[in-house]
Amino acid sequence: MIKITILTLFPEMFVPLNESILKRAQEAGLVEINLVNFRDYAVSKHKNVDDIPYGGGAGMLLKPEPIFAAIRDLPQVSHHRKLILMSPQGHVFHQKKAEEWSTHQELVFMCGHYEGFDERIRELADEEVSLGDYVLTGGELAAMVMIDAVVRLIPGVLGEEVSAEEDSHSIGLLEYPQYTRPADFEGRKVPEVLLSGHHALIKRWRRKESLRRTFLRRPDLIKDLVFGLEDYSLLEELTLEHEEFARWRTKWQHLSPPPKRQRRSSNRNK
Ligand code: 4G3
Repeated sequence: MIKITILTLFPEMFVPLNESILKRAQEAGLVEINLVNFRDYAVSKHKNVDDIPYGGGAGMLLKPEPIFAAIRDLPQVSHHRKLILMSPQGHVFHQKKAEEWSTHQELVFMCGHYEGFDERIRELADEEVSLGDYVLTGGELAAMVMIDAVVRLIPGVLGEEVSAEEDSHSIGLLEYPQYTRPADFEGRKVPEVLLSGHHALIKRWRRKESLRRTFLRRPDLIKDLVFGLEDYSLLEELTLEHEEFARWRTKWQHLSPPPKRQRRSSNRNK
């Protein structure tokens, strides 16, 4: 059981987490999602949670007191708790981070609105994380995306048949093209090899197409790829099909099979 606590001024935004797979995960007791409106911890009689910045400037900032009070009031259920601040100034979230978080007992997501947080709020956070290089009206949508990415990795959340380990982003390659029936849709045919029943050839074709897609669409992923011996011939074939792949050749040249050795004759050789 993993406990997820969300600190937000807009708890109603989290309704979508009670649908579909996330709903099932909660009903099965695999995850508990707990919403805290930190306006309930506002100190002033007007329940202010934001104020103008010292030094001037546009916009409002979240005040420290309500967020500190809300965090201090959380039941200390686990020592394995991680506090995460949603902000465009954070490190960009990725699959590896989702995998790491899915091993924690409790995750607390702090969602801000307005123009940002009073700087002293940052000291509460174990991590400051961003969904990507864009600004949202609040951290809620970013938190929901990250929660979805984490919860589906909890064992038992996805059906037995689907394994999250095989997800393309865990292995650093994009997914290969997939097809279902019909084998011929208005003249667009499913690649022959997939109908062949030849498992080794299908595996090779899929690996090649994953590599092709990654090189063509996400060259930024190539630097982290580790190629295996079996990739050498695929990469050489792809280089013939796309001459622009040749610029990455240094990444797989070391995999080239050794040149055929001349049979050693008894009196040659030093
Ligand atoms: C803190 C997160 C919060 C500072 C939050 C704005 C984008 C993301 C906010 C701040 C957010 C993101 C609220 N926008 N990319 N807006 O994860 O400047």
